[in-house]
Amino acid sequence: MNDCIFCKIAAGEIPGNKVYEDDQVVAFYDLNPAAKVHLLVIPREHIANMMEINAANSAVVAHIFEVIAKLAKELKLEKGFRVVSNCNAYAGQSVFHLHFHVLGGEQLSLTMC
Ligand code: DGP
Repeated sequence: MNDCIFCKIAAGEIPGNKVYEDDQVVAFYDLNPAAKVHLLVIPREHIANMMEINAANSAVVAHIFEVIAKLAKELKLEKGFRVVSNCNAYAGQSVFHLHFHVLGGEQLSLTMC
């Protein structure tokens, strides 16, 4: 999608401090971290949010969770971490490209993300 910031990060058109990428998924550090470790994991395909997950595109969501498990081990988050996806502005979504926040690296409060 032309004017989507996360599509541009996925395509390498703007820097995104990436920690992982493959043909389906990109993970990078959040610009405004809410925890010591705060990653965003996104599909390369433009999906606006969880309301647009369907039978045709849900495989990438399963893959995202495999990537999250791998990154959580690599970043030593085994003690505990949180995955959040805000869906629509009413829930706090500000970037309309599906993304999963991965928060960890410290004791988390219930208000983070
Ligand atoms: P949400 O509010 O759930 O839609 O989360 C969007 C997150 O994206 C927010 O925590 C800040 C982050 N973000 C916005 N623009 C950029 C950017 O250009 N680069 C990076 N790394 N993160 C961004």
